[in-house]
Amino acid sequence: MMRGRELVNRMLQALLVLLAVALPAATARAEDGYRLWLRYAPLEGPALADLTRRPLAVQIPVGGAIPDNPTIRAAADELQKGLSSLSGRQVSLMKGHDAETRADHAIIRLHCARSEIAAGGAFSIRQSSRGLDILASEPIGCLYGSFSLLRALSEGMRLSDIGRSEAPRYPLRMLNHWDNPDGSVERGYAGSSIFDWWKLPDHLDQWMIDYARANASIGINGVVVNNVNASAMMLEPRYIARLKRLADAWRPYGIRVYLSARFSAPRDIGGLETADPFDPRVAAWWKDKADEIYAAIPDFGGFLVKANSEGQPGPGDYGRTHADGANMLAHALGPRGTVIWRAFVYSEHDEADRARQAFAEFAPLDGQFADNVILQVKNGPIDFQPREPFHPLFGAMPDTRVMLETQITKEYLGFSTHLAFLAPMWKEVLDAPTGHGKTVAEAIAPAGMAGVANIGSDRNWSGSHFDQANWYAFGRLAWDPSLSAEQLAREWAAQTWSREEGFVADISAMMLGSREIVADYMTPLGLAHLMATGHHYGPAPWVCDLPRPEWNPCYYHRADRQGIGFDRTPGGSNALADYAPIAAARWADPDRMDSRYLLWFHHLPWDWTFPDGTSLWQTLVQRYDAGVAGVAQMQQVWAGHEGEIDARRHADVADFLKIQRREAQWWRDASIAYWQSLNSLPLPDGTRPPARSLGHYRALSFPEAPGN
Ligand code: GCV
Repeated sequence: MMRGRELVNRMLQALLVLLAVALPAATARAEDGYRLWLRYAPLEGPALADLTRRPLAVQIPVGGAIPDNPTIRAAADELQKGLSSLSGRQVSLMKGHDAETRADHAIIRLHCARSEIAAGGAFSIRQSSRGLDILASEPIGCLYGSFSLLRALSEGMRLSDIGRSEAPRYPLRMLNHWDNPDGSVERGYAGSSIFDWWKLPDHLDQWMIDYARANASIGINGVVVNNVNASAMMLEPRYIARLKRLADAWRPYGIRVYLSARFSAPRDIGGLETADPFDPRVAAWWKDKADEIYAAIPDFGGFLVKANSEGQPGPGDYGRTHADGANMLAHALGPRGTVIWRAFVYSEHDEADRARQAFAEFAPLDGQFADNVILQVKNGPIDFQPREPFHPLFGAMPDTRVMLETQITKEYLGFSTHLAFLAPMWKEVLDAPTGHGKTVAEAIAPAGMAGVANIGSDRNWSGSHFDQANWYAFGRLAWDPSLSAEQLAREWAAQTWSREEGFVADISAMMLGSREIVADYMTPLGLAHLMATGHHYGPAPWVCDLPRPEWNPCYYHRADRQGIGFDRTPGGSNALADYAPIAAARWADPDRMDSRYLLWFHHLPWDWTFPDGTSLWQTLVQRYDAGVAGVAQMQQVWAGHEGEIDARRHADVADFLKIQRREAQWWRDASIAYWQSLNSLPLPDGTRPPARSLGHYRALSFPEAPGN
């Protein structure tokens, strides 16, 4: 006969199993994207059996070097929550010596003060006689290790197979929010700003914790909360108090806060008539401001500055250099923080080539920046286009810390409705040999990576489910730039959608091809900046008459009756000369280069032929068609997996792919119609003519749908 207690145990177990079975169905119904890649969907089969062989417990050290630390608590909570969800069983939390009395449990132990592990977030996960140990020298390493363990389990790895040691490759892994204090977001396509300055500092929404947790899960350790087109108001005491509340809430997740600083703040809000960095009153104002911020936020990260760019104030207004301006701010911060100075500058006065201007202004300043200044350089020399060669400043300033700026939000890649997984684009840049003895990834090692955030108030955070993958991939690459785009796509898909191998294989392959597809239907063969001025969404290659030359798509494509492309060889703007000779050589000869960069560097006749005999015109049209076909293919792949994931998110993506399909056609037809109006060439045999006249496309205005 079964004894009473045993019977209760059996019944409890049966109930838990029932819950474990019912849970996936319940969560499937509740899916709306809010949980991002941290869904911890219940395991099945051998992975579940492995995880549930013994009851699980998480043990946090008590009475050790770090008694009760909020970061360790966050790590333990995450493990408890994640393991419970993955295993379908309640996982207990033990403190101190409890573990010794529970010999039947498998125990995940957090050791967060182990001096043999490096500082800065490194961790090691090792099998132990009792289960598994997460070792780190600081609490944040334990948190990163916990997320890493949960990621491995979420992908379907067995607990008994997991062992790894990791350390972040870069010290700075930052998000740059282009959020304005009024709640709008420059180039944001996911609703309004997530920062509720109205209610702060009195009220801190749980949202802010969920945001920090998501960032910590991928290793992000810095957040600039406001737009680089900055309002000086953000430096006022009332905003510092609000920022302090965020800093306090994010500290347990290893996130330091930064502010975009408006260079003219001493004039705007400081009562001075100047912001000249050489004026001692200006320097004193910034020093006092820094002291005020540090009094509230002792680990404040520092200032991000956009100066003398697109109308922003800067040291150039007083005849001073970027180094003069940056160093004055660096002095105000002292060893407490960092000035991140952007190299995104261009001027309407230099008509020769916008792609050369940042190099011309910054390369001569190498070695002149203070130690706590970092130069933040966009991935390419123009502006976050679907494809650009790497920026020539990478590797060219050996005596300056240079950081890579990427754009996670898809300003030039179809906003949030077009699916484009950006890891392949960032890898293209990171893996590029600069010709100065280092790849871009190596050249930025002393600084790190910044990503312009794609996060907003939309329930799914990023405006589309697939844009979450870009936030994810950015963080993971900033942690480890050697990760492949394929691995990132696979691990994100497994955690976000389904770990079923057929699904992961198809969806990751779809993701990996998606950015090339967008480049094909928007800017094939190295063309750039053909988007309509202002919003940058639809095609407008025909715009040639805007007052500033570099605002015009015509400036970038230089197409006429004879040919197309921007000549950046010695016969043209000679932008090739900004690269180290060995790098420039890769792009110097149109016959022998990667055709994906062809028209970035060369102006060629329409009848120029590729080595295989196809003309430039034929190939261009083929690329547009490949782009449109690629979207149709993505639609098919996605439709093929209907029913394998929750219906709501599946339908969301299907809707967006439908929009993308229609708009890819719009891009293709409008572009071809325009090129034909210049070159009068017939379409290659078998090619469909544009659906409507060029006049129709020219008359469309955003957000008018192209099909209407
Ligand atoms: C924040 C591009 C964008 C601007 C952005 C600028 C920058 O020009 O269109 O919206 O301004 O880059 O990076 O500073």
